[in-house]
Amino acid sequence: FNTNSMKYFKLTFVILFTASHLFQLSYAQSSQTSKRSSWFRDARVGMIVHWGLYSIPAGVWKGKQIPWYGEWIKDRASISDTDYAKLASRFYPEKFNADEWIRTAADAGMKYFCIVTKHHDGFCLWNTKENNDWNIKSATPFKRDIVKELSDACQQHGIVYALYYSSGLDWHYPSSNWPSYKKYYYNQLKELLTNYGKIGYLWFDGEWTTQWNAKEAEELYNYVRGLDPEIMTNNPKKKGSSAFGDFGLDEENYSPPASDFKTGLWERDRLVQYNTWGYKSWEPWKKSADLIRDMIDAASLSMNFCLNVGPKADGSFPPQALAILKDFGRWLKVNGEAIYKTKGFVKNISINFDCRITQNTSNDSVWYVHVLKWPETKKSIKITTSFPITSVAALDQSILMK
Ligand code: H79
Repeated sequence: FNTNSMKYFKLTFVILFTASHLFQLSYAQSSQTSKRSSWFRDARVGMIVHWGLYSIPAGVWKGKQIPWYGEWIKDRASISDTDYAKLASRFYPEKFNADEWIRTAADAGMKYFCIVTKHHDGFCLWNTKENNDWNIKSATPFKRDIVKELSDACQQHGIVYALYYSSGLDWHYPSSNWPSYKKYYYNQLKELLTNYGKIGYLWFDGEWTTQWNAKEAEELYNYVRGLDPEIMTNNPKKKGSSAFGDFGLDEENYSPPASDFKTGLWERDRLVQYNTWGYKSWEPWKKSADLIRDMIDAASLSMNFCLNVGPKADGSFPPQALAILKDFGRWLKVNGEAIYKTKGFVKNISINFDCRITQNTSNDSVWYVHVLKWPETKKSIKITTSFPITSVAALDQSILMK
């Protein structure tokens, strides 16, 4: 452990030790410990999918590779509204199969699944009554309600369903006319929260736009809780904070300082391709092992880990994404006990390797040491604790323990 984390351990220990009653009281009603968030705390691993009209160009416009996120291509390649609208008439994902998507997620060990219902381009993947020209039903030859099909599939497979919605930024329904836009998007949220079964959380995005202020954020939070008292949301106003929501986001490229992770609920979001959420044909792919280490690190900080995948325009998952998902599934099948229903471990111990530690939430005396880099030269791992250890076992039975 480095000195920073040592300080943290000691501090937490002192607070718990000297003021345990106070601590319990002040957090008793908060989302951090509430029943409403128990699915989120237990799940630890989920998946988010960015998929829409931007998946057709997949990072290429007029023969040129367009930098930055694929889902930003309209903005980044300065595509006109007319040209972008033409993509809708080409959107016919003949390979889309909601059941297959969710089965793939479940096999990968994912406990929840979040779909981008409306990104910044404003295009809606569901059959919304709130605009008659810019949704899957009215503007594409495909016409099927993707948000509904995925909801049904999640229910079938016992996966918690969650929705991403770009609340702060909409290039199709300009948010510059805020009162009109607000009415529009409030009505859309009502549709999403009433017609699509149980929703685990809403992820609001576009928080950096100028219309947002604390009052709007608080009003929005109260509005959606009014529609569904059980719903969780991130903070629509500030990514790395849960001040007006239930959890903060450690979004790739926009990570808050690690010290923030000490309080509140968190989701860490990471990409399977380096610099995009929506599929890009030319963007390199990450290694499974690095992503799995990232997940372990998140769990050791009591954070969820949400893996982003961008399917192709035809509705299939790219083979590279499938390979990564398969690796997650294989790893979690053996080691899932050390991730699901765990929290970060806060006692003071020392280990002679780069490790992360998680603790079983239903049995505090059980904790898990994740060896991030298996020793190549040294033969044994030495764990020094100030408390007795009664037994040691390897989750992966192929590893010999002494
Ligand atoms: O949906 C994914 C991203 O597309 C979205 N959030 C995740 C979940 C996201 N959009 N923007 N951002 C995150 C960050 C915003 C960056 C910006 Fe910029 C900096 C917007 C304006 C200045 C980059 C540079 C994009 C436009 C100019």
